[in-house]
Amino acid sequence: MVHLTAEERAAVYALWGKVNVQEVGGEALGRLLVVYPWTQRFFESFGDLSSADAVMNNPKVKAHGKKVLNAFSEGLKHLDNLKGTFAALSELHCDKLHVDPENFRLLGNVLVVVLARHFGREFTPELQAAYQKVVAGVANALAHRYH
Ligand code: HNI
Repeated sequence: MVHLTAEERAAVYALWGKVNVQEVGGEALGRLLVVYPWTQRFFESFGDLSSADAVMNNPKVKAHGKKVLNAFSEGLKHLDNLKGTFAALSELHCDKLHVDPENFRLLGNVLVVVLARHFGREFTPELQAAYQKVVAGVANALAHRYH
């Protein structure tokens, strides 16, 4: 559950409508892998991750970033029921993928950085604050089914 004012919600949706999911998703996942290199261990099957350039241009990273951001977009449509929306994905990341949920928080913060880079001054501090709430809510929801 994420509490946004009507104004925040409208601003979040307006910006999201301009997000290129392929580009922003690939950049966010790529930066996660570069900035927090221990996260690479989940993606050993993705091939060359040997340098920042290799990571950022790796087609599997781009494709997976898009997949992750599409799931995130789905969450944006259900801000009142994030836990329900992400229940199955939470179980998958816990039981099958064994991803430490701290990584969801890291990715959320990286996503905010990437949005700031893409949108510049349009990404006002107020909008950033609203997005921080959203990414925290998504991370909590993804961690909810962990045991
Ligand atoms: Ni995540 C697979 C969504 C964060 C590691 N992940 C998925 C899939 C979706 C998804 C959707 C595909 C599931 C399927 O095949 O049924 N992941 C999300 C979302 C977030 C997230 C919405 C956060 C916003 N995942 C992370 C993080 C990591 C992560 C932070 C690790 C650092 N995810 C994985 C791995 C897979 C995965 C690993 C399997 C990849 C593969 O195809 O081999």
